[in-house]
Amino acid sequence: MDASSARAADLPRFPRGFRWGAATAAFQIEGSTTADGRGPSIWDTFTAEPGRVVDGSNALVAADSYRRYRDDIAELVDLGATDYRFSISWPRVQPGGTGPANAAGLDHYERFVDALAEAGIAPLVTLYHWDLPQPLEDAGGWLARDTAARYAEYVGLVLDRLGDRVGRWITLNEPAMTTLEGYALGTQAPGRQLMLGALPTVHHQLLGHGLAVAAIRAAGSGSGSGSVEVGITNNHTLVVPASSDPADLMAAGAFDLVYNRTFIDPVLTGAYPDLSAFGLEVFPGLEDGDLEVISAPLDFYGVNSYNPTYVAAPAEGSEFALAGLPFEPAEPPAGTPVTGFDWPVVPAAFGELLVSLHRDYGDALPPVVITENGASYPDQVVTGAEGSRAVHDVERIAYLDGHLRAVADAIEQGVDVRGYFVWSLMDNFEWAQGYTQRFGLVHVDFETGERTRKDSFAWYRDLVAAQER
Ligand code: IFM
Repeated sequence: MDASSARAADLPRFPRGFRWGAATAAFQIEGSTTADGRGPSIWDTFTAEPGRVVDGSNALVAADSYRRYRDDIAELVDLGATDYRFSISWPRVQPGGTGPANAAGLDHYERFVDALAEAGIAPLVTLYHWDLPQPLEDAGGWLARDTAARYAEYVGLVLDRLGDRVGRWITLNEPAMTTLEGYALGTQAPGRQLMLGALPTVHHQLLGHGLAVAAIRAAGSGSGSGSVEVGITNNHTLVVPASSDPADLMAAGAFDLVYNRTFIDPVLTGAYPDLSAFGLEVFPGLEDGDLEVISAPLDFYGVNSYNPTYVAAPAEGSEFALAGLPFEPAEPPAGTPVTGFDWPVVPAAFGELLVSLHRDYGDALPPVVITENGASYPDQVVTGAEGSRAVHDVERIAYLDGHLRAVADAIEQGVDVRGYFVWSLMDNFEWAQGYTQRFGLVHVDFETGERTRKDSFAWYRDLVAAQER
C-alpha cells in the first residue's frame, strides 16, 4: 500500500448513502463556443477584451469537453464517483437569451445525460454557472429585473427536455461572485465597477432562483425515480477577525453580512439581513411578494467553500477606507500554508463554517451538499522512462484529506451533510486567472488536450471505494 492509500484507509467513514462526486462548469471545460448554434455569453465578451484575463487566454477550447465528454465520463467511472455536478450553458439552450430553445444545444446535454446514466452516474445539474447570454447583458444583465423572468423561462426549456431524466437541480452557482466580482469590482464578467450600485443584482439573481424553483416543481418528477430535488449553491467563507479589538470584530461582522448573509438569509429565512450599516433601509430591487418566492422550501443547500477570510477594520487612508468600505483583508496567522491561489489552507475553519451554518439556521437549513471544495497548485507532469506520465500532487491530497476530516467531524457534531464534490474533476479555465490555476484531479495539457491522472485521483478513488454503500 502506498502512502496515499494508507492515508485513505484510516479516514473516517461517512454515512451510508453519502454522495461522492466531482464538479465542473460548462464555460470552464467545454470549449466549442460556436458549435451547434451556441450564442455568445458575457464570458466570451470579457475574455476577448485585452487585459481581463491574467494570461491573455480564452475558453475557445478549454478542456475540450463538449467533444470529449465520453472521456470525462470514463474518468468519473474509474474514480468510482456516484454523482457528477456539471452545468448547462444557457447560450447553448437559448442563444439570444430569449425565445425558443435551440434543439441542437439541448441534444448535446440529452446525449450527455444519457451517457452518464449508462455509466451509472447520477447527474447534479447546475442551471446557471455565470455564462449569461450576452444579449441579456446588453439589456441590463442582472441589474434588470426582467433577467430573473428570462432565467426562469430558460429553466423551463431545460426541464421540458431533460426533466424526465434529471432528478437534481442547482439553480444558481455562487450569486455572490456575480454581484461582487462581476458587477461591483469588475474583476469578472461582465466587468462592471458599480460598488454598492451592484446590489440589485443580488435581488434579481435570488428572484430568478425562486422563480426557477417554482418552474422545476411545476415540471414535476424527474429521473424516472418519481422525485425531483432542487437547491441553490452559495459560496461561504468563515470570517475571522484579525484581532479581538472591537473595530476588527465589527469589520468582520460587516464582511460576513456582505459575503455570506446577504445571499443565504433571504433564501432560508425569507428576509434580508439588516444592512443599515451600509446605508440601506430597503434592499434595492425588492418588491412585494418577492421574498416569498425567494424563500420557497429547498431539498438541499449547496455549499462551496475553500478557505476562511481574515478581516480587519480598514486602516485610515487605505483604499478600502477611501472606498467607504467598513473592512479590509488581513493576513492569516504566520505559517498558515497557502494554495497556488494564495488561499489559506485551514481545514478546521471548514468544519467550523459547517457547524456555524447548522447553529445559525437550525431547522431552516436543508440537508447540506458540499458542491465544491478543492485547491489549486502548480502541478507538474513527470515523465517516466517508458513514457509514463504522473503528477505527484501531495499538497492537494493533504488539502482534501484535511477538509474531508473536517466534514466528518461536522457530521458528528450534528450537521446533516449528504454529499461532497471535489472542485474539480479536471484542470480547466479558471475565469480571470485563465489557465494559471489548476484545480483538477486530472491534469489537462492545454496545448495538446492530453489528460493525466494526478495522484489525488487515486487517493480520492480509494477513499470513495472504502466507504459503505
Ligand atoms: O473555478 C471556480 C468555480 O467556477 C466557482 N467556485 C470557485 C472555483 C475556484 O475558483
